[in-house]
Amino acid sequence: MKRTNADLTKISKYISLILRHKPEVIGMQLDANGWADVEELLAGIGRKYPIDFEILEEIVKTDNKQRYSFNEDKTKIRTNQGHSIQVDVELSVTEPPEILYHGTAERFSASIEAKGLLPGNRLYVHLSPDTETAEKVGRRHGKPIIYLINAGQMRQDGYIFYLSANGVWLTKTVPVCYLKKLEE
Ligand code: HQG
Repeated sequence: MKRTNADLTKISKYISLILRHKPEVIGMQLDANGWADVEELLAGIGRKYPIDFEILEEIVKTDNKQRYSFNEDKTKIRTNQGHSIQVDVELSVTEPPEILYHGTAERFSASIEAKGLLPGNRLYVHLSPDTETAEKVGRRHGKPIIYLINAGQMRQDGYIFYLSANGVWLTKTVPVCYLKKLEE
């Protein structure tokens, strides 16, 4: 049976859920660095989505945000960022550009402007390198708005930034004083 892109997207969302948030839905565990055993993953998702290794490889290769990585011999797989479970994906501490962006929905603005950006369920606040990406991220939640983050100043003040293997900037929190709403 030929799988369409829509099928692959659905399977990919399920894999993301397992590798970032709930490995227990298929009774598996991730190791301390977020890796899942590929055979165990394929067996575990098989009841819902019986796919073979070649399809998994295709999902990894064609993913529009390059969410996944294999280890060298492709016996293990993990997501590059976005986890809610406590794993260490060996993120690289990286000097951020002066300005980063955060896309969110208008309905969160009052809370964000009172409390700053908080990671919510995830381990980090996710920041984008450009406004186009931030807008796409924001649109997932509703009418998008964009905040400019004074990342250069944060860095000088001792905040740490990480760059994930797929180009997402991550930091623990962003206090209100480093945020500025981008006016349309
Ligand atoms: C908001 C996608 C109220 C925050 C994307 C966001 C990203 C607050 C929401 C990745 C708040 C959390 C992450 C506060 C933050 N009060 N709301 N103080 N602080 N928020 O989905 O950044 O497709 O957990 O603005 O591309 O939207 O999944 O985070 O709107 O990289 O691979 O709380 O998910 O990648 O939402 O998205 P999320 P996010 P994937």
